[in-house]
Amino acid sequence: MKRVITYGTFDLLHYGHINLLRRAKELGDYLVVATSTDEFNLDEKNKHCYFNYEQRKQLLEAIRYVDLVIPENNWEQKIDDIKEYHIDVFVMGDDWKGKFDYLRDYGVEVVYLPRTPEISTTQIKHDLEK
Ligand code: C2G
Repeated sequence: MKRVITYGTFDLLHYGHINLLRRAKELGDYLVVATSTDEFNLDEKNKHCYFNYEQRKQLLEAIRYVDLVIPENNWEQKIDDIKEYHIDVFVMGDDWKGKFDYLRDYGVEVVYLPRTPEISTTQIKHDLEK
């Protein structure tokens, strides 16, 4: 049982997120998704989400590639998560390339996947404002 983890806000869920989650699941058998709490988004990521944590969690749990959704409360929890959930592979979009290489020291494979071009939550909000 190869276990994969990925992190994100996943607000206004779109096909770019789905592409990431599908490819992450293809790297193993079980996918854990840590989604940022509202406090973490506001305090640390300066993100004002349209959907709150519970709503974003519910959306993610409905995705066939996702096996478990947990809260992301801070930047530091990744090492603990890797241990607690027996993770083999850590996956992020390549906008994070290089940022989490240190996790290799904890026995996980670190994989950065190409982002889906031209779609983003910011772009969606911008287009809707027009
Ligand atoms: N993503 C993607 N293609 C897009 C948009 C997003 O592949 N067009 C990926 C991102 O690279 C990320 C995931 O989808 O891996 C979630 O994106 P965000 O919700 O923007 O996540 P982010 O705010 O980058 O949070 O500790 C890590 C952070 O929680 C990551």
